[in-house]
Amino acid sequence: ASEVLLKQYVTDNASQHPRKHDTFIGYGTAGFRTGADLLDHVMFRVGLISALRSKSLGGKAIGVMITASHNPEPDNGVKLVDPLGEMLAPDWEKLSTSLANLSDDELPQAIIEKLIKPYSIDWQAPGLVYLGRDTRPSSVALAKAVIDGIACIGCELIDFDVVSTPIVHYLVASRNDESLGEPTREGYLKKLSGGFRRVCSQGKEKTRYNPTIKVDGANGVGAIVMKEFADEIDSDIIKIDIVYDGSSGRLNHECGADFVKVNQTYPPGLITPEKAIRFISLDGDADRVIYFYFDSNNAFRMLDGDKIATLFAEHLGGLVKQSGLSLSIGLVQSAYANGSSTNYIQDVLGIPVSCAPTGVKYLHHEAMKYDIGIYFEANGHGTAAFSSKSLSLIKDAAKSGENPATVELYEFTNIINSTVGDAISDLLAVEAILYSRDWTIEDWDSKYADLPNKLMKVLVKDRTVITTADAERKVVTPEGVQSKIDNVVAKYKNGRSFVRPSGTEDVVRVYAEADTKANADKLCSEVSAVVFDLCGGVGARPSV
Ligand code: G16
Repeated sequence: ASEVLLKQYVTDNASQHPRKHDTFIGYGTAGFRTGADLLDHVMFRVGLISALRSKSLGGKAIGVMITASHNPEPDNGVKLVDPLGEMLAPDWEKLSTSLANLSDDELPQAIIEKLIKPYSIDWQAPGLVYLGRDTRPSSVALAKAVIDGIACIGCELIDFDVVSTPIVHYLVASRNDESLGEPTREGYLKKLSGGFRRVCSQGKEKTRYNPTIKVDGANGVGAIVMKEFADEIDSDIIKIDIVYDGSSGRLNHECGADFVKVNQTYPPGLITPEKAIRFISLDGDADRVIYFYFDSNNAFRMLDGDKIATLFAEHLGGLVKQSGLSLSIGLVQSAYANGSSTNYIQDVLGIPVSCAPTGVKYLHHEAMKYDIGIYFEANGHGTAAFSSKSLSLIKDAAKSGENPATVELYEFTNIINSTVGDAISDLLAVEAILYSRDWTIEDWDSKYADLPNKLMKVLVKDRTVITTADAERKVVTPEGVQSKIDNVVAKYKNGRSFVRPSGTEDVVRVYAEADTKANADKLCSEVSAVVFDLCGGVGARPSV
């Protein structure tokens, strides 16, 4: 009888959010992501899934974040967050894809057959969903569809309105494990800013560290959260000027972390490059961060996720050594990591590096193999994941206050949002490290020189024809593509290139690096042309 009732509820409520088109929408690198106008029925179904996910886990909090992050404003999407603050489990990703693409008529029975029965879910038991959304205008109506899905099952909902993605991860994790902090937005602000303030009030007077930063909020929620931090942190410690704050201009349009990283230039609205200032670009939902500055020749210099990862590794690795704690530390990158960064971490820092496929869910998983696992994608998405063993060891050791390195290490466990890449947490951690070391951005940048590199996008008829292996470094299908790429790469000194279908945009991404910028650009164009020719390119062929 209970199943009949549930089917009736789903049937009745789904009619408010019917599937109006037959475009296939899959759960990709970071959830469902496509044009906002295609997503209403997907959001309703995500509401159902999130409530049932929580109920399948004994009522633990589950997160739902409505955002298309770095994508242009007309796109939207949704990511689900599991109880420890990690990305949704892979079997539920598959289920979500299958449920999102059923007809309205098939949906009620599928909820029973694919979720209720196999996972033995008591759908009338208690459940809890935390909901957040970014600043996209379309997010309001899409949130309503999620709320309707949750209400249809009958499940507690806490709606955090406009919030960054990493805050949702923090809230979910801390709600399910109180030792991580207070599960409120205020708790998040206080935890991170408290750690930051304490690190930055220690030690001798600084002579090199410059406390002025300019933050590009990508015209999104990052600007709002950054403002809250600026109000929380004493301006004697750090002077935060926020630009692209959403007061004018479109989300991610010619600003933000993805724009800066992909184009390797500064947002054009910053017409007067100021020397000696650190510029910091966030992305549309504040889970990625890129630093840049202008050197003494006024040349633009970018410090991406790889540079942040090496800074974290060097500093946290140093603190672990000085604290005498027995903790393993390792670093995880994706294929996009600059070859120079990998060499520096392995050869100079002596820290092990592994490579995982694109998507923080894969990197995070790999990082959990260490007591302190640092992971970053070159695009600025990453964090340091502290195991529960390392958190309690560090906390206990810091209590006596005897060893300043141990105390500082403990404060970094407060500053760093360990659940997921968090632009603002990463920013505070970078600033705290620069402060602690009394470094300028040039000091940081001078540790190793990036190999010149280039990223391109190629449009193809169907990007799913491309499959890859070896952490996305080799193309498996279509046959013959990889050998063509190998032949092209062999012509270039220090050449490396790979291609992979994006999981967030309808494009194929091509990455190349080589000894000079001109060669990296040329290699990238040549490989793009291979993709265009052998993988069904559409539009203009990349010129070589
Ligand atoms: C998301 C993922 C990242 C990934 C990026 C691009 O970032 O969380 O791990 O690197 O998409 O993915 P792809 O190359 O598959 O399109 P965000 O910031 O957009 O959520």
